[in-house]
Amino acid sequence: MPRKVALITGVTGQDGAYLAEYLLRLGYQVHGLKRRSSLFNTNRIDHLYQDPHIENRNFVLHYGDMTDSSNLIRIIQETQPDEIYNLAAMSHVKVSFDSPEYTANADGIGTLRLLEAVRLLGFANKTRIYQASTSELYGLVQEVPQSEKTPFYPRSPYAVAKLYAYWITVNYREAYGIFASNGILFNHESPIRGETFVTRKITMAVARIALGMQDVLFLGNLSAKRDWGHAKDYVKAMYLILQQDKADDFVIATGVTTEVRDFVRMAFGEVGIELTFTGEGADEKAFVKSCSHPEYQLPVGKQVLAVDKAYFRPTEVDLLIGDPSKSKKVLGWEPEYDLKGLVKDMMESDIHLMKKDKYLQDGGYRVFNYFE
Ligand code: NAP
Ligand code: F7E
Repeated sequence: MPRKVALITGVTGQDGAYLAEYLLRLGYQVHGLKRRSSLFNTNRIDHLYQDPHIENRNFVLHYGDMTDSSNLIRIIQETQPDEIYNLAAMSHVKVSFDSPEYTANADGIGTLRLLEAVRLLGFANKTRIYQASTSELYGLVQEVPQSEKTPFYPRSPYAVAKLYAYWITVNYREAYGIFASNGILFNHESPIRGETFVTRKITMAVARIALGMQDVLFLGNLSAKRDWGHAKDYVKAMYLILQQDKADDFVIATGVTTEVRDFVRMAFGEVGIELTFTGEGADEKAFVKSCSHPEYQLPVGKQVLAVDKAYFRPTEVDLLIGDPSKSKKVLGWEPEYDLKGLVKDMMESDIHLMKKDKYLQDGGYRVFNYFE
């Protein structure tokens, strides 16, 4: 059997790294689209890297950008993929308010460029396409929980760009018969989550605070509720979506929602620190109530959390909770991690990383990466 060939855009991101690892394990040849950067930004995939001189490599990186059609056409022509996973995006909701035009270009029109490339190259019957759609499409939610049938109401330039990407994917499926599917993924996190998303910001800060390397964690809206899963589980769903007989759209979620405030409580709980919260809105604070872990002792009453309005968004998505019944029934998808398992995995990894950081700060030197 010839190896299946996959092209992953956004291969240097959280999902790209886990998906590349997963597809390689399944025996795929994986091509990854990577933006040029002035410094290496391949930490998450360095363990997969293969020297270009190796014959028949199964992991190959290509320079490319979602804003550059000719380059997408060339890469697709060269690699002739059986499956394309379009994960590349300016994916930070708050940043999309600062760079709305770029976000529309990369996340919205970028998806069109990819679909057009497949169509123009005559690969409509060969190449299957996965589009990384998002629970942010539900925004100001019209129904609880949110399913494939819930109307969209995007609340940020990111979500509006992704709305275009969602519908252009559906349109290319209907107009040209391309096997193009949307995975409407709810928030998924991991030890390699970008450091400015709220979960990772929290687990990194809690690790630093427990080790005496940071004083206070500043956050924005503590009352927002998210349906958080583990990225390792979610990339398996992406693969399953492209293995179906028919292209379709699927919600991938855990069906459990949690406040940011409770994620903070759980993360501190992993290092034996119990918190007490006071105040409301921008005046909310959290203090150490007790410490039960012998290694992580902080003074009772010490403030560890404050709100900074700079992290508030012009329009917020208050509540997300997905209904994954269709993906469970049709794809047979079942997540392995629950929220407790996710927080534990992230905290263990960040404690490990921060201990090394502390070692470096104290004058030590060691090379390390996220996958150790
Ligand atoms: P991420 O960690 O931010 O990774 C995004 C990837 O896209 C990175 O490899 C980034 O490259 C690349 N990229 C950004 N702009 C690009 C451009 N113009 N051209 C080429 N590559 C570009 O995001 P993620 O969490 O892995 O998410 C993967 C996808 O799923 C994204 O499309 C995101 O919007 C979507 N999504 C994520 C979630 C979630 O909870 N994680 C939920 C639903 C949907 P650099 O490394 O060079 O920055
Ligand atoms: O925010 C609140 C913030 O940035 C979650 C992306 O992967 O998932 C992600 O988008 C919530 C929001 O993720 C801080 O206001 C409070 O209500 O971690 P986040 P997101 O906006 O939900 C979706 C599904 C995607 O598709 C996106 O690509 O947490 N929050 N304080 C904060 N958020 C951040 N980032 N930083 C804070 O200090």
